[in-house]
Amino acid sequence: MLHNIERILEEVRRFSADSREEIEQFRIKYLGKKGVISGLFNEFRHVPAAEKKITGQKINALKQSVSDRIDALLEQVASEASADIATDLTLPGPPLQLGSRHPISIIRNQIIEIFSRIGFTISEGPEIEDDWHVFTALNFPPEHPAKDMQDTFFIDKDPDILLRTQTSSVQVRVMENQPPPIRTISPGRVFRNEAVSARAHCIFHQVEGLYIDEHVSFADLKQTLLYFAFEMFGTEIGTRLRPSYFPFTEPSAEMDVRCQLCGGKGCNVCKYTGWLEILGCGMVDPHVLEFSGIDPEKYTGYAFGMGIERVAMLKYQVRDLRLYFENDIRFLEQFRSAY
Ligand code: 2NL
Repeated sequence: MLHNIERILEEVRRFSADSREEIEQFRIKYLGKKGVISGLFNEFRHVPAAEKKITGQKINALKQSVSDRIDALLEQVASEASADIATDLTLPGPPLQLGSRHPISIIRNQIIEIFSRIGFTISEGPEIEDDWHVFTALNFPPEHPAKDMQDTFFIDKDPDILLRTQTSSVQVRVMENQPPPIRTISPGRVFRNEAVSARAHCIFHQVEGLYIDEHVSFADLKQTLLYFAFEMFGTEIGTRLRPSYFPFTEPSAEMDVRCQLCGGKGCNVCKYTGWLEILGCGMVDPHVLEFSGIDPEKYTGYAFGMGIERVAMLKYQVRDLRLYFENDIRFLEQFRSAY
């Protein structure tokens, strides 16, 4: 019997296989109910008492060898399979998960495209600014509350270095560096020291527009904004202008569009007015022109500013601003667009 066990052990050691099926056959042959090992245990009864101990040990060792061999062969087959894939350079690559553009980028690009069509250029400038370009040149009085630490992020407590709160600072730089006619928009990030909520964020995106030339009038402003609203929201959208106030424009106004969420009937988003504000605008204050070296006797201009998040909210009916900043894939992948 011991001799027989040695012979079987040799057989097991020499066995090799190329597939899982062969290994399974091997397992059944040795470890199956009517397999070789179980046959040996049956014969064990007839083994003389003196040899029982050593024979039992040998059978158990054989059983272990069969299990080890099966494990080794399975591992070998698996690694050969993956090596095959890795080395076959003719196979097509794994499919790439295509991303989609961020909704804020989509809307920004649409706004840029709409104003580019009527001759506006794009200007960009620094996010870290000085007091002059953000406040003083825009006719903010020295004690204006917008300059408060509660509203503006100052860097290193230096009152002259701050994060821009609006992209008009870019337009001040354009006016300082280029004679009229000026017709430009400035998209970009702006920063305000506000607690983050569904309706407010400390970082958001703006597009401001500026047009300066001889004989620019409020009628030009009105028609340009109407063109923008029709291109952005469709000609069925209702619009209205309301008088307003900004330190840098006079007269100033705000443009509302009909609330898209309730169709103008009134809901909690439009606070039951049926209207949503989308931008602020006005005729550039003569002081602002003068501060940047433009003759207010010769030139007039209009300006406007809008929040991209707000336009995106209206277009996509997303009511919580925070979704635009969290970059949750489940939110982002809903926006598939040509832009
Ligand atoms: C708003 C209001 C506005 C401007 C921005 C501007 C720029 C220059 C001169 C005068 Cl260089 N004005 N920009 C004018 C009126 C309103 O933004 O609510 N933005 C989100």
